Amino acid sequence: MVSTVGEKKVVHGACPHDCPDTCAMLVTVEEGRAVKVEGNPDHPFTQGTLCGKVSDYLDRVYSADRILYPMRRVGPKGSGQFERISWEAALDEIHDRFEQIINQYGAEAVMPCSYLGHEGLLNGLTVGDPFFNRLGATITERTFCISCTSTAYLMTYGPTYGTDPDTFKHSKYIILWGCNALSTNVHLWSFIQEARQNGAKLVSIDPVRTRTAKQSDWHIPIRPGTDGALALGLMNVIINENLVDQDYVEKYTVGFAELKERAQEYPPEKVAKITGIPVADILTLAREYATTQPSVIRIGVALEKQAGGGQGIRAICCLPALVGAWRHLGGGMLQAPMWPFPIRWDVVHRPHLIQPGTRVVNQWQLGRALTGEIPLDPPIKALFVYNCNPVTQAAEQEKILAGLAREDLFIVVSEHFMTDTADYADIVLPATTQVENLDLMFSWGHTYVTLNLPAIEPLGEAVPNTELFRRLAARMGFEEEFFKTSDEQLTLEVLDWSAPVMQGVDMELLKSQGYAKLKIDPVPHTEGNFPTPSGKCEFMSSMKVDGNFVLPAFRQGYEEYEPGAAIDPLPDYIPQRESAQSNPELAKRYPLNLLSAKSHQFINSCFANLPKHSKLQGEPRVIIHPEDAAIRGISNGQIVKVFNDRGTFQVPAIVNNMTCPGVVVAPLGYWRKLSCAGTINAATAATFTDMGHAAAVGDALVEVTVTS
Ligand SMILES: Nc1nc2c(c(=O)[nH]1)N[C@H]1C(S)=C(S)[C@@H](COP(=O)(O)OP(=O)(O)OC[C@H]3O[C@@H](n4cnc5c(=O)[nH]c(N)nc54)[C@H](O)[C@@H]3O)O[C@H]1N2
Ligand SMILES: Nc1nc2c(c(=O)[nH]1)N[C@H]1C(S)=C(S)[C@@H](COP(=O)(O)OP(=O)(O)OC[C@H]3O[C@@H](n4cnc5c(=O)[nH]c(N)nc54)[C@H](O)[C@@H]3O)O[C@H]1N2
Ligand code: SF4
Ligand SMILES: [Mo]
Repeated sequence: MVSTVGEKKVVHGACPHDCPDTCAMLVTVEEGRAVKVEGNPDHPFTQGTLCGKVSDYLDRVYSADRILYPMRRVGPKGSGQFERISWEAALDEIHDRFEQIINQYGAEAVMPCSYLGHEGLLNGLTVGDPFFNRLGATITERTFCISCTSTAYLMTYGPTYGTDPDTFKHSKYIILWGCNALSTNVHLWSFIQEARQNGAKLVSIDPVRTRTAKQSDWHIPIRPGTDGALALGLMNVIINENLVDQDYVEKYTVGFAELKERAQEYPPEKVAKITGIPVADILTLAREYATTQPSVIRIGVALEKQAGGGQGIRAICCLPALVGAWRHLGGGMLQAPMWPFPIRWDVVHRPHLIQPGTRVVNQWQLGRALTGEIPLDPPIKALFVYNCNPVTQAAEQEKILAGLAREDLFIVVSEHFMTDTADYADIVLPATTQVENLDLMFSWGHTYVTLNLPAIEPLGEAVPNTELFRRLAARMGFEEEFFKTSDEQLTLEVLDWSAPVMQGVDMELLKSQGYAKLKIDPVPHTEGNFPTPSGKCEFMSSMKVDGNFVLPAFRQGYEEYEPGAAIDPLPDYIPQRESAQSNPELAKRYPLNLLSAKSHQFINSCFANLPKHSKLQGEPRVIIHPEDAAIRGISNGQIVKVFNDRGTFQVPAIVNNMTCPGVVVAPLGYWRKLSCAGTINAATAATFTDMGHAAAVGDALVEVTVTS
């Protein structure tokens, strides 16, 4: 609590959304009603502002469309017809159906489906894991985001936070590599601006002229999926022009000789042909990057959504060590500084409850799993969705819809709103929003712990996810004490408060201030000290993993795993799977590379149903280059069909040169039922990339035609 005056109080909060900024909020409550949310001005990263989406968070909380009571389906599947029932009736029905399914098919016939609709340590990614592990359900691999990037980063540096975003203001050369920070990491932007005021240069490497690219000092358009080639080309120049920090490389890295040899395969002329970037620009970028210190690279998440994304990210990761950027305050690399948060995985996942050999299903491939394309014995007979909207967010949308429509599939969805996914539920359960529940937040974009105190009573019969699983566990008869842990107690258990990074941080401080900075070194790698097996930056990785390796954090804590052929320990460039070079026959039919962009006014599919947000974001659309539009007779604003063998969506075309020829871009997050026909994930593929079971959703060829 910040203050109380009469009936008015101000409460510490934290934005719950899947966003690197994890803003500290202040919630003003008058007579039991939240009347204002604003950024906490004291928080060094939030600096008093929330983004445009969450400044209107109360539109979400008090929306007339909120789900406030449990409901049972009464119409045909997917029709969205429901009747209100009691919590007791809902829990009874779930219990009975689960029991019947488990008796007939075994517990693996139940599959949880969750992601980061809520990012809290209590109510987020892992909140249902103890319950489903105890049930013996299928283990779900949740690799929607940064599983591939994280694997590549860990192979190189180990679990280090890297460059603390707070220190970006000291940088002199900042590369946003496949990162649209002005939309997706807005609070980093003010640190970047401060650096620029002190003379830093900002470079954006992106196939699309995004709002970030437009605001950068230098936008380098690159062909999608060719970043590995560019990084190796930069190394080629840096090595051959003696711009390497030899001392740093000798003392604090392993595998330089091998990396040097690999980089010789990527002379600038060859890289120019692959990436579409002129040789002169490759030379300038390499020279400026190596010689302007401190330099820092911020990588975004879209890089991993390409067939060779992992190896490409590995190559990018090697650059800061090669030029000794880690020596300096504000130099190095920012991936996702979540690694030092001392999360008690044993508490949040309870992996000891997992029966060895329990099967694993990946969530990107939900459509394939539900339709039987991936043969599963037992088949999935119950799907339990929370914190997730797979219909709009997972690939191969048409297969997901076919799967969800199965009459024999029992579906439970816990939600705020009737999403495209919730429409298919048999039972819908109401979830609280962040102002109604307690939570403790880690961050994947800064190094502060943030506390979220409940500001108002839950609306209707909504419950926090923690309470949902307490109720379910009780109804299923699970007797372990930890299924009864209160939220207050959970805040004390989910973090290791005695970890060195938590020195000086306790609940009292969090309650009075709302947030606390982890105790970390702002320049952690001046002398190597990387948390890898060798203690050094590993150009040549010693992490012997294959393409199926998934970090335990992304799969309910499950570690049993038999590696196959190891990934090349040296970074390399792996071409796109769907391209004229790799698949000329396919490229003849579908010549355009479809990319998805995060929408400025939405967080994934959150807010896309709210009037203010959707008005500001505008209609769904596909952006197409004037040359590609001209060949197809497409004019600006015309409704077009974007399609391939996987599926189709229809949107107005925006003809402009924000994108390169050959690349079309559609913003992500629009709801299918609020769109003209289909959404972008109708055309994307659930096929894995080279690492961490990310899906190659950016490696997708389509054709665009005028609708008749
Ligand atoms: N406003 C808003 N903010 C968000 C989100 C949101 O939905 N809306 N989502 C949150 C989440 S979950 C995430 S993961 C982050 C993602 O944050 P970002 O990674 O910044 O977002 P993306 O839009 O996925 O991709 C960033 C850029 O990569 C470019 N890109 C695509 N393919 C390639 C490629 O092959 N090479 C290169 N160099 N660039 C490429 C795209 O054109 C895009 O501009 O944002 C978070 N913040
Ligand atoms: N083509 C393509 N597809 C993509 C991406 C891409 O770049 N391109 N990006 C991918 C990435 S990076 C990500 S992170 C994923 C995101 O995928 P999802 O996490 O599925 O994304 P959201 O649309 O945010 O869905 C979260 C849902 O959780 C609900 N929710 C919020 N809070 C709570 C709560 O407290 N309790 C319960 N029960 N529910 C709650 C929200 O209302 C929302 O409907 O999408 C991935 N999909
Ligand atoms: S969505 Fe991101 S930028 Fe917006 S308030 Fe939440 S954490 Fe901050
Ligand atoms: Mo994400």
